[in-house]
Amino acid sequence: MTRLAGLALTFVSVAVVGGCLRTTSYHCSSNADCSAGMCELNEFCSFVDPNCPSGRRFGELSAQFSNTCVGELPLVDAGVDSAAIDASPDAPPDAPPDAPPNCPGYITLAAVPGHRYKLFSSAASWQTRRDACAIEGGYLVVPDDATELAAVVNLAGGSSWVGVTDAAVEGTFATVLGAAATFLPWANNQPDDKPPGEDCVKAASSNLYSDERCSLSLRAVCECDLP
Ligand SMILES: [Ca+2]
Ligand SMILES: [Ca+2]
Repeated sequence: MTRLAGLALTFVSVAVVGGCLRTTSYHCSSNADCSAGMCELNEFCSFVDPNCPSGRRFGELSAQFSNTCVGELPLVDAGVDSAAIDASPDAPPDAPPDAPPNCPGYITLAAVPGHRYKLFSSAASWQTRRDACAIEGGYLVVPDDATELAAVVNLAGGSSWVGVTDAAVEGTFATVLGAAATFLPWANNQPDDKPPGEDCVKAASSNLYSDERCSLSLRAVCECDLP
């Protein structure tokens, strides 16, 4: 909020069916509207944040994007879903109207209580799979320990992407959730950031990590917290 102090802000309050106040947001039309920030395509301001894979995080007044990393949620259709909400009388009244689907088709793994997972068995880039996970309400998997990693690798049936990257700060690996990565079982001589650069992390069938070019096509597992 303080970052935007001094600007002539226009606050937009959006009411939902039932009269509850859903959210307060600030829409920008150019970078000049965002103080030190940038006006993103969804008309919300973002600010530099090295903890985000994209290096930028949305401000507080960004409705469903508030405090999320740029790229964490799809920008398409942002803020234009009110009509769709009004046309869905069957929606549970307490459900956040802007929440993405709650990880449809995800499964639990016996070795890892507390989370659900989904395999994307077709190969794609790290960013493509990161975004696909986010659209479903999940995130590109972040194994917390060797047990979870082994379960994920088993589900993947081989090499797959994990939600860890040093794209924001070379050599500093962060998770797609914005936290510093704490579990990094590197293979020998990894990470090596092999030229022209490797910023995305692969889990191999050996249950060890290596940094790879993010454009490489691999399988991926999405993770979702239990409801
Ligand atoms: Ca790197
Ligand atoms: Ca490497």
